[in-house]
Amino acid sequence: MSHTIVNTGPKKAQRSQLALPANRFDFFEKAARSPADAIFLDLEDSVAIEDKHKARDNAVKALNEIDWSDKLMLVRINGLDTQYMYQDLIDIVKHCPRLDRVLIPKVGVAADVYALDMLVTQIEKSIKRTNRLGFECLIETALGMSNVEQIVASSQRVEALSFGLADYAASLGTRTSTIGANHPDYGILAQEGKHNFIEQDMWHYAQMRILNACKSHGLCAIDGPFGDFNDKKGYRCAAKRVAALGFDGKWAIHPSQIELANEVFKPSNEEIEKAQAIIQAMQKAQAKGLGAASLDGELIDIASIKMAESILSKALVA
Ligand code: 1VU
Ligand code: MG
Repeated sequence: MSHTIVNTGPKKAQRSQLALPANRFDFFEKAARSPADAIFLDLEDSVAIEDKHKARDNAVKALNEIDWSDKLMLVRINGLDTQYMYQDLIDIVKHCPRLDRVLIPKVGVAADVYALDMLVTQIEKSIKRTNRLGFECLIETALGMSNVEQIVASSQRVEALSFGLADYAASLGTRTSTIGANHPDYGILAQEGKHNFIEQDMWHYAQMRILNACKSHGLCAIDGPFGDFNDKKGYRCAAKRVAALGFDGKWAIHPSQIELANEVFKPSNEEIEKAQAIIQAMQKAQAKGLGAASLDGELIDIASIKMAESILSKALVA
């Protein structure tokens, strides 16, 4: 259906999404007490093959026994191409009423989501689960990126997409081995001054495509990992770039990245004050029968109200 709904902000804050390897029981309490808005217990790539069963059992136990307060709780299951995925799904859906979402890695086509939806629906019915599980799809392959518009429309359960920068780089053959980082060769020589090299943003197309797909269906857009957890400046820069575009949050692979994400994805006081001033000025203009006005030398009109409301809705959930 064609529509022009603009308010696509998250219903619950998801500024920081902490990755928690499910075989690292020693991390769990610290994660639960952390200020992360969301946490995913990972059964996939941070867990060695020999630990797969233990990690699954840990995840079930942790979701039932640890107090995660009001955090958004996810489990990243193993891929659809593995022998672990079906049992991951059965155990976590059957035994974890606290679970909010399943994080599905390497979604390539809409039918991947359909298959999981069918399984989850059956399990939910069989146990009479009342709180319906959501899905967050990881777009991290060239195939998934090619089909991202179909993936966001594939199931009512899809609530968010995450961008998996590491697997995506591998899938494209990108020559970088630092997770989430730019490659220093990716740039241009500026015409003015001839040999001035300007580094460029190599993830822009992928991030913009994911964001657009998400917002066309009212989903949250979450940016993926930044591997160098000692580089706070680098993390902040990567997070600010996607926050400015409209992303709702970013993964934290280490506790030191959580507060950075929470700060960056909450609109600043200046942004909030400007948004409020726009709404007040437009209310005055509309009371006089005007659809456009000027505020501090800038044009504002009805679209400005929507822009301001979008910023304020992010501030409200944060
Ligand atoms: O100070 P304490 O001893 O109490 O705690 C340590 C450590 O236990 C804790 N910590 C964590 N707590 C919760 N969640 C975490 N993810 C986490 N990581 C560490 O923080 C304190 C300081 O830790 P550290 O600086 O000594 O860090 P370590 O050397 O112990 O661990 C570093 C790594 C990177 C191995 C660890 O942070 C980690 O396993 N991160 C998550 C990895 C992951 O989930 N990967 C999958 C998602 S990314 C992806 O799929 C694409 C690449
Ligand atoms: Mg991955």
